[in-house]
Amino acid sequence: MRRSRLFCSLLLVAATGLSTAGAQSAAADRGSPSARHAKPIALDQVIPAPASVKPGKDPYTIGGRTQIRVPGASGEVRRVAGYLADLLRPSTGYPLPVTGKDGRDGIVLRLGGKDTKALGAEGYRLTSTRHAVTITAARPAGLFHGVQTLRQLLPPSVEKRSKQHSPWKVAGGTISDTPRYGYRGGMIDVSRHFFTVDQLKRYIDQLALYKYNKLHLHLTDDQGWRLQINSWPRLASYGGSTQVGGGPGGYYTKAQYREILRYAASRYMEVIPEIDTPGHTQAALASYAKLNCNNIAPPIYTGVEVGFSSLCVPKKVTYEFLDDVFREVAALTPGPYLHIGGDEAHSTSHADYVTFMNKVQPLVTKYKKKVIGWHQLTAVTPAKGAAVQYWGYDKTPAKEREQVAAAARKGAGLILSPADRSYLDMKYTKDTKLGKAWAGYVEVQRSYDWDPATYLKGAPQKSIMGVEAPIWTETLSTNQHLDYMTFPRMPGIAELGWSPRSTHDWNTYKHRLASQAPRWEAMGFDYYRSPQVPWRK
Ligand code: NGO
Repeated sequence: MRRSRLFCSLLLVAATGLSTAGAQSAAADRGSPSARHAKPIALDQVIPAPASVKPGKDPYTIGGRTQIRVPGASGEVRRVAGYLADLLRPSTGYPLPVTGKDGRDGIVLRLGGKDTKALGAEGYRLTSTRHAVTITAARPAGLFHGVQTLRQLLPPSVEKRSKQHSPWKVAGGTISDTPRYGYRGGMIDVSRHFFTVDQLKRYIDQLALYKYNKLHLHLTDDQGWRLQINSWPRLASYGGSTQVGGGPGGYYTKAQYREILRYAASRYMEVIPEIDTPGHTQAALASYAKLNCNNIAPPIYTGVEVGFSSLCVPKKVTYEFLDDVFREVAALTPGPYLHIGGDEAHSTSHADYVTFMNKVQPLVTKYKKKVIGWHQLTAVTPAKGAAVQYWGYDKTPAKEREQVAAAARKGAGLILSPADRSYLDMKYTKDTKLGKAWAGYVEVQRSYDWDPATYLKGAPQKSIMGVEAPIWTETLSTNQHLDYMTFPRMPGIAELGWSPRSTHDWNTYKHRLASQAPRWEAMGFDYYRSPQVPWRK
């Protein structure tokens, strides 16, 4: 009997892939003497690395009588407090009531007040003493990011959804933290494979853990149109009806899209919708014959080639179509940006591309949105206030890089997502089963070890808006696939976007990264066990 139970739990360990590190933290969770005396996690062990850390003396311990205080707070601060309580209650087993009453003890979320101005729109200060952990910020987004830091200062088992027996200590001291860049994006391609609203929420939560603040949705491509458009209903109903490999695909109704936006906003993340044009448009061309120059609708596409489709540049209906789509997308989307793609228009001539983009950019600005385009957009003059997203790699010709840098010198904003660094769909090594390798293999160190400030020669500092980590999904169709390619690279891109350059150091980062693994395990996220990272055995 005993034996079979042992066998069962061994099987369970094998099935859940619980590593020795996980097993150790499980032992710690049982409150072994070593765990009770375990040192709390040092304040500088967080990812992304905080801007400034001053260690203090005694740690704060969350206990059965701890309250979460939001003195005199607005609804929004209460919501952040509620989010924190929902995170902490299951694993601590404590009631952690949220109260509006002021006090010097407990977990305190405080908005505004003197010397918070310097914390800006997203910064926060976290002070931990024997009596309280206080997170202060000028804006609710700062409190939210401070909560993510607090999470990482607690033992990994805090992420489990059942009661654990850790000592819930937060090291004493003060963190003052503001981001290096205002744009820290994650992108997910929902066209090649469709991902449900719940899958997107899961991805949003993973990004939020590392203080990302933009979610770029690649909503349309050759293999699927994923958003309901009332004036052109077949885009979604037919154009969204399949995906790579011929599976059933899917699309978001407007209500579902709003739900994604609402969820992202609750994580202080702005959604940037992308309607890719003039290439990557087979799903649209297949849905409406009149969008084709020859008036014949091609079949819907379920393969993985790129660069074969193009909207019909000379036809008037092309612009009526995009006007309708942009109007509806702009009306649904509160954020300032609309991404119009513009990459790999290999079956559009250069002259046509120029004509097209010069006609299409004003359709975006007409609906009071700013344009984002992949960096090929610099073949024309980007609209006022536009941003270009650089996705080149080490083999991108100098001329092409210079064209992008020149646009940046003339005022275009720059989002950096170099494919051989920040593309989460690139294989780690030749042995990686998932992903692509057109930009080379991207191991964890390569992904982390670059500087957005100097990456594109000739681009002025003030043009650099930040970084983005795209995950393209030609080969990825499940949460496990996404997890495996996302972790451990996504936290590194977050750090490039958030942390001051002075904190950048692979040799210390790799240890901080290793300490994240028990958290991922506690949350049930798979990850690539890179040999470059000293995972705890
Ligand atoms: C390229 C291409 C996408 C592919 C991706 C795969 C851009 C901007 N266009 O990136 O269509 O899915 O590579 O890595």
